[in-house]
Amino acid sequence: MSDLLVSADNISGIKNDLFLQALKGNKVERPPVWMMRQAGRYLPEYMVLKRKYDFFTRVQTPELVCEITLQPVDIIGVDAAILFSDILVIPQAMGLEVQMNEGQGPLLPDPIKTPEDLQRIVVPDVAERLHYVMDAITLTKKTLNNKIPLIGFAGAPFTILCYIVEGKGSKTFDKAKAFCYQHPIAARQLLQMITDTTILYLKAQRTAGADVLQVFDSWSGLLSPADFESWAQPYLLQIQQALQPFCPVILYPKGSWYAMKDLADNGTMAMGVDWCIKPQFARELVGPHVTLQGNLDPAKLLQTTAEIRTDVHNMINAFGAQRYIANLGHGMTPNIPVDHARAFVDAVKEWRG
Ligand code: 1CP
Repeated sequence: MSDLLVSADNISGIKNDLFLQALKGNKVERPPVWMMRQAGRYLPEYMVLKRKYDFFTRVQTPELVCEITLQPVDIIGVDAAILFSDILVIPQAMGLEVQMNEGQGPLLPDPIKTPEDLQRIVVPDVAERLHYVMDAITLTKKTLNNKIPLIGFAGAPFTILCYIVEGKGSKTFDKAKAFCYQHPIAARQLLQMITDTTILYLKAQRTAGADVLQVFDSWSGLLSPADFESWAQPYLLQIQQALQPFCPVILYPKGSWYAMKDLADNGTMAMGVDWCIKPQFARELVGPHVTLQGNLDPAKLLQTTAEIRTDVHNMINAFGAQRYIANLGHGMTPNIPVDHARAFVDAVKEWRG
């Protein structure tokens, strides 16, 4: 590891703190890099564990979480680790059954369909219901031995509502949106319960050792700008305001480029962006003080490694190397060759301004 990566005001004690410095807006020699869904099905080492243990055994066993979290650190050489877990541990902790069926994705067999159904869920004691996550963070931090920072995460309230009401993945989440529009009082009650749970959960992750927290609003882009303002933004901002005093928070409202200015004006310090927005326009929207993260289309990792390298260098040049974290615009897909993931990371490391 180059000594240059340790900047003068390294107060975190983390050896490669590029990611933390970029979040703070301090000058870096190159942007840090990690990839959404970097721990997962494109890695043969992950598939070995997937064949042996079912999904929730992997998620609930700290030793397995630690091993899976560190796989891309060792194999791909990213500048930040993200805890292996899932956003759906929150509906589970709130009292709903969540199944993860091979090839079908998540299934909640008994979703929230009516306002009366809210009586079936609670704001849980997260220390008790989700202790395995905090145990996994403690073990992972210890094993990382301050090599790079660890990212904790949760789903944003609107995205969690999507699964709680729809009961499964969807391209449109029309049932979930209809619940908001037909039962606005109950929907707000549900969003507030998810928000309260998420704040407790992320505070516990921070206390256990997470260095940075990311909030995934994977489905917020299904909302119109006015509906984002009504159904997503207030809850995202509550989480941001509760956590940002304690550590950097990255909001990732996928597809909601129209909300970026408003989020920045409301104090969001870091935002993830997908590939549907030009880097220069994203920067114009948020101004000079927000750290941007993104935004290569993961499908572009199926190109040749030479093409990936060119795309990565163009991406960095377009965003600028400061207040910027190189990443994909959404998660890695299982069909991406490991060498191509490594080419993405290496291209960032090779970039020279
Ligand atoms: O057995 C398996 O390998 C199943 C695949 C899988 C994996 C690897 C699922 C099921 N979850 C995960 C891990 C995961 N999920 C991580 C940690 C890994 C990493 O990032 O390196 C994270 C951050 C998530 C977050 C997550 N889960 C999101 C938000 C991010 C995003 O991609 O938008 C969402 C929407 C989910 C739900 C979910 N969990 C799993 C699947 C297949 C899905 C998506 C289902 C759908 O399309 O609705």
